[in-house]
Amino acid sequence: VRPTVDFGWTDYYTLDEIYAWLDFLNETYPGVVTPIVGGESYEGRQIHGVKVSHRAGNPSVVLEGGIHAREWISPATVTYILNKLLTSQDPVMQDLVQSFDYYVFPVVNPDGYVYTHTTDRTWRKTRSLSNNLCYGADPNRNWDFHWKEAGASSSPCSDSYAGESPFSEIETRSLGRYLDDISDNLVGYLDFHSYSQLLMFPYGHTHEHVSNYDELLAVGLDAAAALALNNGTHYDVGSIYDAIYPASGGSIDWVRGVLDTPYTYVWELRDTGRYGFLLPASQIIDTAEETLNSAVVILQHAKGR
Ligand code: ING
Ligand code: ZN
Repeated sequence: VRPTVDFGWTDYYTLDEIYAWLDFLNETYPGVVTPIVGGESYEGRQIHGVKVSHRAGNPSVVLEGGIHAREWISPATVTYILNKLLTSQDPVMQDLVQSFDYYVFPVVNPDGYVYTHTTDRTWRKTRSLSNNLCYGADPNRNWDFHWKEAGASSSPCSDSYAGESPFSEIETRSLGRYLDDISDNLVGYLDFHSYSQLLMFPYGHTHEHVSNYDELLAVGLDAAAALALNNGTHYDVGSIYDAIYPASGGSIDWVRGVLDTPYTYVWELRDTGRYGFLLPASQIIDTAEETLNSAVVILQHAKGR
């Protein structure tokens, strides 16, 4: 019997619903989809993901969503892309799914995501107790690469609190260990935040440019052009430091700086502030589809490199 599950992209879903859908994929695509656990959370949840692999020996790509709890369009976009990788009849997509192994984690901050559904819709951080006043560290300031050098706070009550120490949060520490384990053939890392409509790449901790800056910028501009085709949505492109603000300890800085992954990008998805984090669910499909078009440009470049 095929398992059925109520899931789609005209609504936002809870953590349990997303995890149930991942289970559904595991049962529906045996031999292609396998369950993976990227790590654990402070409150004892697992960071569930799936690996999509059609053959052994492919280079790999990671999709990261939901590191910030309130950015609900991020998990929605990651699940949309994952679904297209598995179901698209488009030959371009079918070629890309054959060309890489995909490690997909829709919600890497599960405690925070649950908290935005139960208690506080605008929660951003993890849910660890850092002192007797405030909860949580910013999981995108906590990675062990130039930790707390720029754009990160020492105050536990701040939304950009870097944490007690590098990798103080079990979510980043355990996911980092997992990524290290699969890093041998890792060529791409695609990370999704909201909002601001920016397509960015490392670094966030310094104005200095990565070694393949010119290539990342050129490919990013091509990707942003592809993104604009469907709905005219405009994205600016640049390094994190240049395009948004100095910010150290982010996952993509670590993946680039420590694992040396060549194609690491981070999207700040829709919109530019009208709805902000509360992007209406009616915009999920258009947002995810245009974003997929930009990801395809990046993946095709990574494939042909
Ligand atoms: N923006 C990101 C943030 O963590 C970012 C921008 C991405 C910084 C990647 C560093 C690395 O502040 C949002 N909206 O969260
Ligand atoms: Zn974010």
